[in-house]
Amino acid sequence: MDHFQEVIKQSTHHPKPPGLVLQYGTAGFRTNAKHLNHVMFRMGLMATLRSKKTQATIGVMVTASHNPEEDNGVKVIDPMGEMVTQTWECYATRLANAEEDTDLVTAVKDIIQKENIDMSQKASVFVGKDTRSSSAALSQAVLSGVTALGGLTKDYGLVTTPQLHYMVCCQNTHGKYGEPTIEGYYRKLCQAFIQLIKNASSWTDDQKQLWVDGANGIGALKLREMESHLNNKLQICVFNDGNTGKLNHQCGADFVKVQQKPPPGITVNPDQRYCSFDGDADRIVYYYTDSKGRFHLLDGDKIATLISTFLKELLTQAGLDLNMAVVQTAYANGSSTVYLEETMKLIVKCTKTGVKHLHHAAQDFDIGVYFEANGHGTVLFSKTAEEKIQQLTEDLNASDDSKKAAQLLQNTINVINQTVGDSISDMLLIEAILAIKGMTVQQWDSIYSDLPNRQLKVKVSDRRVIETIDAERRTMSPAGLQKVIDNLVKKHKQGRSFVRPSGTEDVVRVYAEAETQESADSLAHEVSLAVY
Ligand code: NG1
Ligand code: ZN
Repeated sequence: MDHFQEVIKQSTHHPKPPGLVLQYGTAGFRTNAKHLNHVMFRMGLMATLRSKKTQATIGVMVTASHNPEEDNGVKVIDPMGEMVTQTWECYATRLANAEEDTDLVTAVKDIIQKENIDMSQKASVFVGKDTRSSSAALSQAVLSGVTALGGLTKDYGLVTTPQLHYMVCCQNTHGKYGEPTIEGYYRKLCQAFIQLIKNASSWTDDQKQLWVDGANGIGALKLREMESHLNNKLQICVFNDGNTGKLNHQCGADFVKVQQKPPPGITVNPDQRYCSFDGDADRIVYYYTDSKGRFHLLDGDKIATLISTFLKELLTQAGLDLNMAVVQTAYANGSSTVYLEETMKLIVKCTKTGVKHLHHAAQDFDIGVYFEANGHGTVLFSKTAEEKIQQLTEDLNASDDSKKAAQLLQNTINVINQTVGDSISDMLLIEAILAIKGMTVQQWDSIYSDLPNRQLKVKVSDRRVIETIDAERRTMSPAGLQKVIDNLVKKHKQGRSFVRPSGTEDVVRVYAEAETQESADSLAHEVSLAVY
């Protein structure tokens, strides 16, 4: 039986709900899990084609990240561990929406023809899933899709999204990036962390303690697995570990960031550090309460500031001439941008929302630190940067000081997951920086003060009528909307606001910041009325 007959045969087990139209959005497909079985099968097909085309291993992750438990989704991972390229996103949408079997085969054949794919090539696809109850059956559907087109599969089972990105990259770089196993991942990250903090000013047992909200998801599970690799250098206390609570419900990074409050049910003690992961452990935010009981959030912007400050100091100490930039989106707090540009004198770039855009922009620099305000981000080191740092660690003529800095940079490279934002890896780097600098979470927070801000969601009949320009900071349509927003913004001191259609939910997002919380709240409210 040829491949196409097999596709038709297997596809009958993964029928498409007639008329259902989905789009590969900011982070792949995402909707209620009951509508996704056919999409998963088809993404298995697509990943196999992509693997044949690139002659490399491709990843497929079944997750809906911070969405509610009843949703699910899928993201396709390219050979170096990055998100699949834009052209293939269009193929994904076409495949997902093909109505009957013949249309599906036509869609597959179109891709083969357009991409000039040699179907005799071998294919290999890595598959992973989060802890959602729907994920097991959906990842089986992905595996069936791969097999239908003759591809080989490796099922990693329960993994975080960044772990699967890591495995794909390790596999395709033939172990240069690390070993493509979960154990290999823990070993690499934890050894780098232990090396980083080797000479850190000694932490008391209290300071070694970090409270982690696992969003009742995969992150909690994986932290427990990693624990033994940390040699008690960090004491991780996990709450919202999935034993009783529901995934992403009143917990997790998105809840904490958007609600600007800690997850209910835990007492946030002053002087302790807390962080929250999201449902697939690719985002992280930190927080604490002060002695007056006031909640303080350290989001992706504060994380980017901490990391870029640390790296800039090391580059100076090492005497290395490498360019560095911080990449943000329109959601970055205005204060962070001003601080990074004016005080730190760093290059700051703004891109559209969605990690793939930030990742791409960060690749233009020797060192690119990128973070979305919601805590999704990482650091990219160019090949030149990695080589120069490596050479300096081995340079017999270099001063002790610069060698020490180079060694710290080298360990930073090893602790960070360069393929994508990673809660676990980011957490280890942040913890190491705080330990090395002997810095408390309060001191970190006081680097700059956030402008009060508010994010709202507005339900509209068709969110796609809103078109944006200038990295989503302005609207182009509907006509006149931007003028209305401009006039509203003018009424608020230090006001800034923008709207954009979400790529993961059927809503328009409204963001506003201003001098006071009251002012930010009313600006957000006024703008949402203008959108509605
Ligand atoms: P959308 O729904 O397009 O705003 C959200 C986040 C993105 C990104 C994706 C993927 C905000 C405002 N938006 O996208 O930053 O993380 O989800 O998870 O946080
Ligand atoms: Zn996520």
